[in-house]
Amino acid sequence: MTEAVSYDVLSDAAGGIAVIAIDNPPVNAASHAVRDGLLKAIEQFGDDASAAVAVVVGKGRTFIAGADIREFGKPMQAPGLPDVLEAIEGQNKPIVCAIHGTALGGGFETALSCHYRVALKSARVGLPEVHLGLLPGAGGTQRLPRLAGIEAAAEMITTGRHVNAGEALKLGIVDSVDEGDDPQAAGIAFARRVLAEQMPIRRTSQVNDKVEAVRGNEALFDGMRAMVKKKAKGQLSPVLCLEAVIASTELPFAEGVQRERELFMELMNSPQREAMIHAFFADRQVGKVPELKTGVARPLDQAAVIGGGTMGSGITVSMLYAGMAVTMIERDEESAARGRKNVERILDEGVKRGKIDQAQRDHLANTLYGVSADISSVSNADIVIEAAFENMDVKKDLFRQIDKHAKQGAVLASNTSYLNVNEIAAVTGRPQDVLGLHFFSPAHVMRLLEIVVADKTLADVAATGFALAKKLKKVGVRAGVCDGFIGNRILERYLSLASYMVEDGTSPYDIDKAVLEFGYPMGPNQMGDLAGLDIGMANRERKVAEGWQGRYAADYMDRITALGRYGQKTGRGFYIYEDGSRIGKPDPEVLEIIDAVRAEKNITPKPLDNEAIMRRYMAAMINEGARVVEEGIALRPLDVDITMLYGYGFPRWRGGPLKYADMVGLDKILADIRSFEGEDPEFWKPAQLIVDLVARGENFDSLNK
Ligand code: 3H9
Repeated sequence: MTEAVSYDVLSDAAGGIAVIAIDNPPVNAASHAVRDGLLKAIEQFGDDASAAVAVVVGKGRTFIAGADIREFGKPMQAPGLPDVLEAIEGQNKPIVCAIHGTALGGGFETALSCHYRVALKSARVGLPEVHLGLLPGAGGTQRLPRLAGIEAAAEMITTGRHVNAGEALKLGIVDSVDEGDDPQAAGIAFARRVLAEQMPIRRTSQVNDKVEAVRGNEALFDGMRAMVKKKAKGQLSPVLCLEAVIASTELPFAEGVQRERELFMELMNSPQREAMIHAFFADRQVGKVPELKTGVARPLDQAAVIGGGTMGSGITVSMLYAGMAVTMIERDEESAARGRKNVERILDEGVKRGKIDQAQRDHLANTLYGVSADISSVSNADIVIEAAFENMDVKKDLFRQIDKHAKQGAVLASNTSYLNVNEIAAVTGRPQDVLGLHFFSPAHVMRLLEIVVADKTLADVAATGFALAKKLKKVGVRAGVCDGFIGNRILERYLSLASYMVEDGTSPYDIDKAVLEFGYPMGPNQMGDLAGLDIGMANRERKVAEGWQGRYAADYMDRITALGRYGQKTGRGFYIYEDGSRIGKPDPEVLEIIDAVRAEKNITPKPLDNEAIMRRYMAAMINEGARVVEEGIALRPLDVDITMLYGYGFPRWRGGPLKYADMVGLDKILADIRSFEGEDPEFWKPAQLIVDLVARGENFDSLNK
């Protein structure tokens, strides 16, 4: 046997039970050593007269969590997983799979190829390959519909949803749920039953009634296809996952598996697979920051949030959901009452959406949560988050007061989205305890949290920021101090560019269309309408007051805003929103305003097509992303990617802007930037990092290592 798989036989009154145990920490991924060991163990079991039944089980915290993703993109070493699973299913003595932790992807496919499955109550199973830009490639798309039916299988495979043991039992995916916490004991108990009751060999591949029942039901398949395609928004894997599942109804098992393999290889060779696997590893890398090597997170039981507006109430609810006790502080009783209403409205929405029930809502609203109009109430908080108006003087004043009342050792955070956290920290007597925590709106929904480490922030304090992100189930990204940190700084560049393109002749509706087709959930102008054009205008006014650098092309936006057209909230912005609809219609008056501005500035309109729009849009985003890395604001290119994926709607199947740049070719991106340089040399000055990487023949990913 290999080190990764052991084979032992327990003699038992009913007959010998072979225990085949997989041991490949941390998650028992089906690496080459595991596949090889498993195949040898199965062959040994076949030849072993002393064993009448086998139990396949994982050691450590989980059953097999899938194929070893690190092997993808490299030449495959035999045996492949499908061959191993064929050998398992083809055995003439029964094999029981005992599932604990998570049986995912190739791990769940292994379980499906066994003759019986028993799961611990805490176990979950699923086929999450779709999130890696793949489909289950070891028979999962053919075996799961045979057990669970095509609709349940299609839902699980196209969404990658994990199913708990109880649901798996109901769906017929597992045969038994064990109340204990020892998977090997559960497997052996089931194996004894198999022997005692002389349970037959049951091969999933030969269970055909459920797939035959829907054979040729094109209306059903077309309905499923339409739904999956709509949700996929340009992502290929859900669409091909569904095709493979449908093939299970059209083809005998052996041919269905071949069809699955063809579709699997199509995805394996697609750039989307590379992008999504980059995102998978980036998700796990982004939390590895230097401060966590030395810093120890401080307690996080009691929080105070200053400000009860949109951000403050969203942050409060996010903390309440995580079981933290929160006091919301406002400047007077009236504002405190308004803040309480905001929080309760979000909790009520949570009840409506089924996130919490009424009793939980009341517990959160009455037990964990309190409001105060007195800033000295910060005194018992482990962490104070200031979420007041985005104005330096307001924030400085608040931090002076917080400094007076907060207990020693409390972490003091500002939820600023642009401002200099060093300046804010400097007004306190304890700048080492201050950091920025930039939440995204709505804060109880959005997963991104920029953790802004200022010059004097202690490692313990930064570590507390990451611990908070984890507690709130958010993705913490470390950022340095600059105007806008990672995300808003990059956003500012491509929004400016969008305004240049409009002023130069492209319709804002064409820009939104191109950006949507690229895979974003909305275009920049739709986003402006959602956020409020008045907010954008206030931001521009602040920047003009601070001495705006470069070209100003937002006059048409200023005019639209001056008409009181703030976007969705006023029913009119770039788009017209009729009867409270959130889908806007283009507004001919907006085009007239833009034409008028162009005429006043003597601009001859030169409209761009989709491709030209996106080349500029991406080049601007990538160029600024490179600067953010070059200046150390982001630790690595992957931190930029994660920021844009979780905070700004960048399509995950494109991996993030810097992964996208690597995949297009950094030399091509640099050539694009240089070709635009003539239009506006200051805006299009190439980032030195890109120039250097191209000169060295390297890419952004070389800096992620
Ligand atoms: C597949 O199966 C294809 C087949 O259908 C076809 C074959 C022909 N491989 O997430 P964690 C690493 S596709 C290699 O922090 P958790 C991970 O990078 C696969 N490495 O732990 C991390 O490393 P590090 C389908 C893997 O407890 C460490 O393990 N399966 C793999 O929060 C711990 O991971 C999936 O997509 C892997 N498959 O969550 C499941 N998985 O310490 C992917 C993890 O160096 N995995 N690592 O940063 C997961 O969803 C979660 O890891 C899991 C545990 C829920 C299992």
